Amino acid sequence: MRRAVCPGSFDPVTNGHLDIVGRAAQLFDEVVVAVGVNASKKRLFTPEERMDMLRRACEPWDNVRIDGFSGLLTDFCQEHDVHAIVKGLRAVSDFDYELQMAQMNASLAPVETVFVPTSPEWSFLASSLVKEVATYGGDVSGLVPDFVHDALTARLAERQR
Ligand code: COD
Repeated sequence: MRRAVCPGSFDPVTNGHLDIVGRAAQLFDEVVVAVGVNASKKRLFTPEERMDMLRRACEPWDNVRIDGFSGLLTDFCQEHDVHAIVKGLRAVSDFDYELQMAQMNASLAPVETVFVPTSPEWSFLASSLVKEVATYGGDVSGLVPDFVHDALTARLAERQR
């Protein structure tokens, strides 16, 4: 069984993430989308909320499941018998950091990183930008699934009260 992990913060999941997950699902027998839980980082959505959104967004793919992890990604890989990490690459700036992480991860465990180039339509897309634009009232519908857009709008409204 060829099993891969698509790790990330997914705060929240965007169409750019989903494009990578869907393509990974065609390349591997099973894909685990793993939500990183880093307590020191402030997030808009809780880990459970992020995982619930991913579960709904990934319903179209039978071979994709959602999980969470804290600590090292390589520990998660070893515990779940995963030997491939799939990462999306948007630009050269992503590559510098991702290469460093890929090499560090390979030094920690028998795991290969597979880079999937972003689709041109999502190359500018990042969760952080989606949140920033939405915070100032910009239109981000079309960049995230409709139900994520609703959750984002509701959470930002709560925060502004
Ligand atoms: N198009 C294509 N790919 C995209 C797009 C897009 N529009 N948007 C995001 N992606 C890709 C990113 O390139 C990334 O590969 C992935 O989707 C997740 O993105 P984010 O922003 O949700 O998540 P990150 O980058 O904050 O997640 C970082 C990790 C949690 C994966 C990383 O910090 C990690 O592995 N942490 C665990 C601790 C650890 O092991 N540290 C040592 C690392 S060497």
